[in-house]
Amino acid sequence: MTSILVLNGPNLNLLGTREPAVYGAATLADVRTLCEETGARLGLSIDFRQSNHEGALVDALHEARERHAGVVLNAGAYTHTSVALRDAITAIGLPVVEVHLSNIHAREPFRHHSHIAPVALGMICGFGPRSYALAIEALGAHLAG
Ligand code: CA2
Repeated sequence: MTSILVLNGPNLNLLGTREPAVYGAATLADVRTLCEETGARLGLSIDFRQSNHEGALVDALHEARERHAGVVLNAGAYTHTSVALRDAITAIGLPVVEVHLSNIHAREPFRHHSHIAPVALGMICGFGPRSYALAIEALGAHLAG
């Protein structure tokens, strides 16, 4: 079965506990369930992970090269700062779909720039947890050719 890594960055473990006006009421466990249900519907295996550490996210991307056909990545705030994550995406050569719960372009100017977007297959933002389901569908369709 085709396997997809869904990788989450810093502070996303707090989802559903703070800032519900921005990020909604769903917890990261709820997002995981939605991703697994979406994967099951499409015949895709989902490996769902989160880390608050930039290096651990780089390591997870490197490991994905051996284990997964593609990646759905919510790099959190590292989206706007991390050349290391961008370089890791380029290095592994897997298709990566960038995803965000919020519409980063409708928020503070410092969130408008993404280091990930230029090396991503595409980007989906602004639909809450549904952004993840849409990203898995898009990546699945891309992998199916
Ligand atoms: O909208 C997204 O998915 C973001 O990647 C979320 C990041 C933010 O830095 C990006 O600009 C956009 C922040 C994730 C932090 O999530 C929290 C959840 C609950 C309480 C506090 C933070």
